[in-house]
Amino acid sequence: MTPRYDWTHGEVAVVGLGRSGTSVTTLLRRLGARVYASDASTHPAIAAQAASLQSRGADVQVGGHDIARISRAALVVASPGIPPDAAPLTAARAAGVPVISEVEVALAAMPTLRYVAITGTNGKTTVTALVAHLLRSLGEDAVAAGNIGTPLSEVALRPTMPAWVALELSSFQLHDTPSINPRVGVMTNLSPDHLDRYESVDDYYADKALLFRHAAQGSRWVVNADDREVMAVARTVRGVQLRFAVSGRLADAFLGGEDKQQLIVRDAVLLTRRELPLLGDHNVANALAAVLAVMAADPAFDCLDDRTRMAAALRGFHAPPHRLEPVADVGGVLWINDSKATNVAAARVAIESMTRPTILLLGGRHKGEPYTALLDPIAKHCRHVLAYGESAPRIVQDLAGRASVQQVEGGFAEVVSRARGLARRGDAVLLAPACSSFDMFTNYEERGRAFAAAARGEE
Ligand code: UMA
Repeated sequence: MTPRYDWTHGEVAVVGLGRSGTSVTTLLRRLGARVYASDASTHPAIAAQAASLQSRGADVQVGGHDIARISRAALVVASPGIPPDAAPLTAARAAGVPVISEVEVALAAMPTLRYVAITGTNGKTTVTALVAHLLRSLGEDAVAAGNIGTPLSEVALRPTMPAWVALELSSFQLHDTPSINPRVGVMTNLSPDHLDRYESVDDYYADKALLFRHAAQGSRWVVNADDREVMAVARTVRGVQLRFAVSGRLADAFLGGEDKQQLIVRDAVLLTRRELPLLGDHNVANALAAVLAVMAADPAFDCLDDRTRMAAALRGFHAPPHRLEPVADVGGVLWINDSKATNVAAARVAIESMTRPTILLLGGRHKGEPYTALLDPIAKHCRHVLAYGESAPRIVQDLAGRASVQQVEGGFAEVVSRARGLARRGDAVLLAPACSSFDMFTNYEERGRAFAAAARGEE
């Protein structure tokens, strides 16, 4: 088989030196490429990465990009967080230089890798973690990588390739990964997101649909039968489609039985809903999707014995950090960190899963969606909403008069302290911000950690 890329031809320009840019630079050097890597930031963490990459023979620039040099490159590897209209990428495209993702490089470096690719607007991180966890419960050597946090290039740098990777892919990563062709592809759900980056919802969905770009007769897909948008995108996709549902609809895996309390897979009860240690219906959907994905990954896993093992593994699975993660129970108030709810749909799902009267923390950097879609769940579940950060005035504008909403001026510590003042015994305080964190934090993880520390009184 001819390799898809000749790394030794010309120079590869890596744009952005966050987690993915750093790993891919190291990987490209390992593959024998000449690398020019640059980052617009002068943050000390980036400077430290630069020094280490320089010692591996990459030519590294921090605090800016040499646009002319990038335009002369044989190939550009763009970090997913870099908007397509950023100068280095527009210049590369204008010069006809192919732009690919870090994931594309890693897949090319591991042509025999068996992977389950997981995308969708929400739930993909949980499904990714679950798929890796379930595969391990079957005795397989499986790791989770991609948007979940560990760049796939880092996996490619390990001395031995794992038997399986559960690979979370964002729309940004899918956009620039032309060879994506998973053993199984999972699409959890679709709803508007990233409208600060995409011109329209359709453009965003089109990038998500790239999961299916190499669909063929032998492909296997796991799709959400309850989600109209997913079903519309998947309708004409070739291959076998396994479906999951929690709405009462019959599917390969569904929530059914008496009072809809049983997770049913292939017409047999897998476990009861109460046995799943995750909050909310959406997490039942995530669990069903993960089980189907593992069953589809290898015919050997599609048997009763392995389903029993997977059921046991589900009983022992805990929410990944920052995803409806209970972080403190203080004076009868449960503090729940869903910092990963960076869009309105995710925040909606989080609010809907609340079983206690809730003080909701909403705010951060606005991403273009109206907050009015939260009015119904807020009316059902929330006693108060605290709006904070850059988006606070818009949130107040969208909710005022129909929900008890107050704007909190000042920093995140003020927000938490106001929540503490409002919460009564038996309440929940939920951080489900519906916004990105970049007005106050480096990323959603830092925001979640700040919330957890403040909730435990560790500020
Ligand atoms: N930068 C430039 N020039 C520019 C713009 C940015 O050099 O014009 C630099 C920044 O200074 C920064 C780097 O580019 O140093 C940013 O890189 P990045 O934002 O792509 O961050 P990484 O650390 O490489 O993390 C990325 C994913 N980030 C994004 O997609 C925004 C991580 O997903 C992922 O875990 C990681 O790769 C490993 O695969 C995070 C995320 O927020 C969790 N994803 C979004 C989401 O889930 O909604 C899509």
